[in-house]
Amino acid sequence: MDRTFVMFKPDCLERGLVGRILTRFEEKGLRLVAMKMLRISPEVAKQHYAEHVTKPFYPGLESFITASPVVACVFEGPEVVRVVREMLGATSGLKAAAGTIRGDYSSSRQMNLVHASDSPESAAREIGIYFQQSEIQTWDPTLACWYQAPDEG
Ligand code: 3AN
Repeated sequence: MDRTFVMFKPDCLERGLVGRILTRFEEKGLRLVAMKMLRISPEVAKQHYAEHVTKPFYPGLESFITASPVVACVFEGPEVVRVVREMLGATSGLKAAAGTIRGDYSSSRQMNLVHASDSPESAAREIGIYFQQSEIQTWDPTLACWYQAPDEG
C-alpha cells in the first residue's frame, strides 16, 4: 500500500474548506492514517520547500504558508501519490481542470488550497518532516473489502 503526504494550506482553513475537501478524499476510498493541525514555522517551511528556497518567489511562499494553521495528513491507497495529484489538478487553480479540487475551488497559483507529494520519494521525505512513525496508524477499515478486490491492492 502506497502513502502520500497531504496538507490543507492556510487558505483552506481560512476559507473553511477542510471538511469539504477531506470528504472528497474519504469518498474516493483513500485510507486516512495520520492527521494533525499545526502552525508551520519558517524553519519547517524551508525544509518543506527546500527545492524553492533560493527562488525569487520563496519569501512570499513562506509568508503564506506560515500565516495561519495547516492540517497535515497521511493517506494510504494503491497509486495514492498519482491519484491525489490528479484529484487536486494543476498547480494553478486558474489552469486546473473543472472537477478537480483546485479547478473547483481555487483561482490562484499560491492559494491552491492543498499540497500533495509529487512522488513516493517526496512523500517519504515530507511525511518524515511532519510525523513520527508512532503517529501513523496501521488499520484495516471494515469496509475496505468493498472498495477493492483482494487482488487489486
Ligand atoms: P505543487 O503544490 O503543485 O506541488 P510546487 O511544489 O511546484 O506545486 O509549488 C509549490 C508552491 O510554490 C506553489 N503553490 C506556489 O505557491 C509556489 N510556486 C511554484 N512555482 C512558482 C512560480 N513560478 N512563481 C511563484 N510561485 C510559485
